[in-house]
Amino acid sequence: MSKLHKQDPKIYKIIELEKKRQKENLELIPSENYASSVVLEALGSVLNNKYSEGYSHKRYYGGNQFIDMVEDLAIERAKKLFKTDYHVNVQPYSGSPANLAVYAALLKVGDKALGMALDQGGHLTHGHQVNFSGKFYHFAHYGVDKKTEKLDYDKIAKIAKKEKPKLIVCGATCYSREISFSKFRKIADGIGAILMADISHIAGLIAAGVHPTPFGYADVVTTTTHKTLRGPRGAMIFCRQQYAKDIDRAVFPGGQGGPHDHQTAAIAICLGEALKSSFKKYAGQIVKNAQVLAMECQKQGLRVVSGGTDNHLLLLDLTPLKITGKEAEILLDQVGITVNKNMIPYDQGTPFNPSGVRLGTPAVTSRGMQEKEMIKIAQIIAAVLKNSHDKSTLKTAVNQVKLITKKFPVPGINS
Ligand code: DSN
Repeated sequence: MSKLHKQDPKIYKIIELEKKRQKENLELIPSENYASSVVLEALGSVLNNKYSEGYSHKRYYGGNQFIDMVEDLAIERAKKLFKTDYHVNVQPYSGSPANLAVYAALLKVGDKALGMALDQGGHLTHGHQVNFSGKFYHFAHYGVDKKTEKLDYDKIAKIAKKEKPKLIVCGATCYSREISFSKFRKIADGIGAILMADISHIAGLIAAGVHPTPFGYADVVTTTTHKTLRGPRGAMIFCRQQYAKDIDRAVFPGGQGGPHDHQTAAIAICLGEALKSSFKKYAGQIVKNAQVLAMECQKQGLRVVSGGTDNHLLLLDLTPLKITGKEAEILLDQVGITVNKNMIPYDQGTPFNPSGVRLGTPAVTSRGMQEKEMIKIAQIIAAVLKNSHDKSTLKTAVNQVKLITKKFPVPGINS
């Protein structure tokens, strides 16, 4: 019996239930993944016990000689993985505080910025009105072209010229096409703006060379570490040296206190894992899987926004099926497929009741699933969404999901 089981059976049971859910469900939320058991081991280590405000070799507390080694290693590996000499800060607690720190460092309250609208695929922290970014800064927004459902760089350049933002944010949480950082650079140069790339979703793909890199184009790059990078919850900020001092100060003491050293160690581990040649193969397979999933969904009569994908995710428009994203999320959950409802570009619905669902392949690819399984999964999804009132379709889908998940154990969950 584990110590946790003995001391706190209630929490133990909840963790076991979640473990079972993660093993038995097909996890298709594009921002989720399975961290390795080694990453989880570091998260549960004694590094949790230490305070180390400040930065490596310049701390406000004693006893940080080993913590410094952890942070140095994380920084060294981050530079190696992304082949960059940018300054790196590995302390942000997660993606939102990382983005906040960049804005706090480079903008004054009320300054103009430009980002992708949330309902077009951007992120809350890219200037949405309910978020600190939209409250403290004056964000203008760009979206995708109504017809192609892809970024229209000429249009973004026009918006940039009109709005004259001090900072342009590129990057998305629901955009399935390649992002041209070189085109964004040109747009930023055209108006003398700073360019920030939030690569949280595609960081693993960039590290593996299956998506173009923002390094050399963007002045600042932020990323979380738990999505395609497959590490712990956490984030990193990379920047050109001229912004380093201000960004470091904005992270600590500007926005945060002591860094989460157990998290930093786990980030170093995941970066080490991503440096292995097997990670390149993994990232390549994520994209292949997403493309096959998108193709088969289309073959089954589902509408994929922008007609396909270049990365790890795809967005289904459910309006032709006359069901909402919320209904689809619930239906698929009933058969053991976890997805999230999502706005589609120019959605007539609301964020809580949107017209789409977002599907992604990072987690199922971590389980070792390949094209064959993607075809099957697309067929199950299409059958469920097209026959939502047919009990026998749902029952068959439950069994089909069980068959697939049994064959592919979850890494990091051994029992
Ligand atoms: N929640 C993340 C996502 O699902 O994309 C973004 O913060």
